Amino acid sequence: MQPILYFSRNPNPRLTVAAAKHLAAPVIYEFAEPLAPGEADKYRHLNPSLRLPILAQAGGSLFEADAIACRLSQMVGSAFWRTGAELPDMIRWVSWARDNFMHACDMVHFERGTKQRYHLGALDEALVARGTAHFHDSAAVLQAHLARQDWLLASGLSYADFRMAVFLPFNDVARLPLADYPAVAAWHARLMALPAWADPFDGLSAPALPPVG
Ligand SMILES: N[C@@H](CCC(=O)N[C@@H](CS)C(=O)NCC(=O)O)C(=O)O
Repeated sequence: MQPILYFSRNPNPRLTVAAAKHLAAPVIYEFAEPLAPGEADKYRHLNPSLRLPILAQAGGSLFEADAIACRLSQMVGSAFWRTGAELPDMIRWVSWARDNFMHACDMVHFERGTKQRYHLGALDEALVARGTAHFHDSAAVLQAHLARQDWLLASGLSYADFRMAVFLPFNDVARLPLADYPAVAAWHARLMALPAWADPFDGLSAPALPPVG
């Protein structure tokens, strides 16, 4: 069975499609909407949380973007997901992202983006303010690190860069002040120069996200 990568255009599935495209992983891309009315039963056995991405493969399905990216990298024998001596450093940034920079971006993107796209309630200015403060604290840490090197790992691009940056392609709606941190903005521009990161959905059939507002 050729693995099927179920995706949508939202941040975590976008990240995984970008990883698969970057790695030229041999997967079938299939747009999915597990949260849409009547769709849940098709996906519950693949991911009981009904979230994307999902990788359906022989021997069982995988969910969680990080796990899927690890599997894709194994499939093609790439060091994009590091192995050996550099792996702890990569995991360090993946883990730090989840609690710090990515979490801050997620807080603000959820209020200004997801909530407005899917009509999930009024924008909470206090949460935007908390997320923005957390963004400043964590972007300052990244600024110091990325002023010294182009990518999170000294040896070059890795999955940690994709994980850290997962919300930045959505900054047109989140409007976080990236330009205040020039080394972080330059790193984001380097990522955007990668075709797989800039436009992971090129050639795939997937409806546009609902508009914000
Ligand atoms: N921790 C999960 C988060 C998965 C998640 O929250 N996915 C969201 C998109 S970012 C989702 O499935 N939304 C419904 C959709 O896109 O249809 C991961 O890293 O994969």
